[in-house]
Amino acid sequence: METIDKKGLSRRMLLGATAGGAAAATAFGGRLALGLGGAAGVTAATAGSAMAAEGTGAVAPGQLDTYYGFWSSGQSGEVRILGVPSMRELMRIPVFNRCSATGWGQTNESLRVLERSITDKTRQILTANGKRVHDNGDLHHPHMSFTEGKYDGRYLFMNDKANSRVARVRCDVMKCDAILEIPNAKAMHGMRPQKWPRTNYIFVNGEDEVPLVNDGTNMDDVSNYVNIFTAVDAEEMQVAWQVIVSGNLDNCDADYDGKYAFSTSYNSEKGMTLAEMTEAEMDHVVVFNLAEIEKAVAEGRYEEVNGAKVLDGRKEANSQFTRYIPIANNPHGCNMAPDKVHLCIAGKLSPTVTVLDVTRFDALFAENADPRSAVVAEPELGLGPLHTAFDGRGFAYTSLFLDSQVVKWSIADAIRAFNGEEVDPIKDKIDVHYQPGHLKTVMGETLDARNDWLVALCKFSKDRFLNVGPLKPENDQLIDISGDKMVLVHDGPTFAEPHDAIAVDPAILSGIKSVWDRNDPMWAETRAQAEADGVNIDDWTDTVIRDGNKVRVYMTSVAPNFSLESFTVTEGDEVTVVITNMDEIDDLTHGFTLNNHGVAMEIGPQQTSSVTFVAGSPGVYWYYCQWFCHALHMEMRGRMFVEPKAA
Ligand code: CUK
Ligand code: CUA
Ligand code: CA
Repeated sequence: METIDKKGLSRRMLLGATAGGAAAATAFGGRLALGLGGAAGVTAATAGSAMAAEGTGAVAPGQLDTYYGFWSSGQSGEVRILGVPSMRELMRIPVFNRCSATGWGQTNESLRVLERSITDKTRQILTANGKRVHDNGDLHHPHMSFTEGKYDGRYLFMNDKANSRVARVRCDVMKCDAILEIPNAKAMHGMRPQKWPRTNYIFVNGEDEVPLVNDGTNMDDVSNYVNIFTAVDAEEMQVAWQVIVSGNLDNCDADYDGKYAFSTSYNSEKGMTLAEMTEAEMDHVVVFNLAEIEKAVAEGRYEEVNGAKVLDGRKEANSQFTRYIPIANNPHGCNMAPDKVHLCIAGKLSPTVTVLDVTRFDALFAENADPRSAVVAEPELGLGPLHTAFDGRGFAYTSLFLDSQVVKWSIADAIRAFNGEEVDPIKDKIDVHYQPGHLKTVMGETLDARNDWLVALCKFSKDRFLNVGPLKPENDQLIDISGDKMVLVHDGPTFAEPHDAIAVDPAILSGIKSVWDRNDPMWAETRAQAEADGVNIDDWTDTVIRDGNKVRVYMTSVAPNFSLESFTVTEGDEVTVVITNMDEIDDLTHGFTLNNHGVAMEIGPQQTSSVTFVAGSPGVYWYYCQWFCHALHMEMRGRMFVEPKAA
């Protein structure tokens, strides 16, 4: 196994911004570098393989894709729906971002979701910055809820590393309905749903460590810092429990038996600097024993911190909550194979993937167990392995960041080789462009893994597209994995920055609606307010309610009309506009955009949307429908008269 000699690990090697980072690393006595800025010496010429397979991924105009793809957007903060294999972008679901088109982050309905779990501490920070909610996020991992090891089409869940949150999207309408700020832990990163028996928990890793009581009194002594693993109750969207661990947490996954969850740690050193974080030869994978944790929670053996039940699973606590399996320094990906047995840990700084047999995890919790006894293979695959995908036929596909390749390998052959047999587990390698992070097969994280498509989410596109300036798109490449050889069939440029994606059979998502239910819970509070105001929002409404300096304007939209052609308020009034779209037709969305007040929102068929703002200086302000809805769409407008305050 390759390990890292700290002295050989120069800053240039780790951050080497020049092409050929991988080549330099290989030349460097076999030591590895993380060429974060380079193309690792792979040229575009290798794209020739795409020509041979021209048309393989083509979906003709008017034809539907075979799969839904749910893409993260990283620092853009949204989820994107793509068609696979066309890679056409079908929709964006705003989650942690502020969306100009839909009014997410501005409508009262979205603000209720965004505000529901903000901690006191975060509220202080927001208020100090003149904000009500965060308008950014860093969404890495979108995953669907499971029932018995397969996607069930109920929810999507996603993490926000920037502001330590987990969110949920309802799959029937593809809108976010709950966001949870995780207390105590920081920088929610790796996130996976429980697979078995169903998604009762969302497991999420806190990547950054802080003092458990983070009040500014004990910042210098880093021995006070802790990392925390959190289980979120997926139905209630509340913290179920938290476990303090030794070392940080990066990516995680769960087994198919409902017994264990597991996380990689690249900073078992508990270092604060890059040099410190890469100092040790080995980091680890933490195994969480769900039954032991649940038992302790039921028996009250926890400490309550900021409303969360916190257990101590650190090494020195010697609990039955956790075990630590040593893994070569700075591992990253954590991927459970659909064979229900093998967990693949990507080496990142080591050219290996460590294969763990989860059926041996029970034994880890026995006294004096060898912590490496669950290791059943450790194939050397190439430079910079980050994540692994599966095709349900026993093959694994690992992204090689530094080599800019995807390697296809056989889990069974890797185990044979580990046991001394003369067999090469590597079956194929393909160049990708460039520096892949996650890679995904269709439903490869479920018992229903498919062997048709693989998407490699490449961090760099460099020369693959017309130059658009210093900021380049990422490149999500579609690879046909149905044959022995992988074939690259499509380049898909994407904006910042899909880390991860899943692809799902449309049969699982047959419950997606085309028109909202009139009494959807999304606007239950708005409906309650209307009822209190004596307004029936299910009927044609054109009512203005005055309540001190609060004004509530109720109106209806039917293409191409707003029921109110004008309304009058006074300067300084807090105005709430509530609009119900009475159109019942598929795809007939209206909007409400108000001049000079920064107000815009989506109102889908049968949807109620509302927005609250303060009426500005006296004058006439036009509002209009910003969703092209009718031949007379331009005429769908009205005036807000703002009268001067009485002197
Ligand atoms: S992490 Cu991005 S490449 Cu956030 Cu899933 Cu591995
Ligand atoms: Cu209604 Cu445009
Ligand atoms: Ca480390």
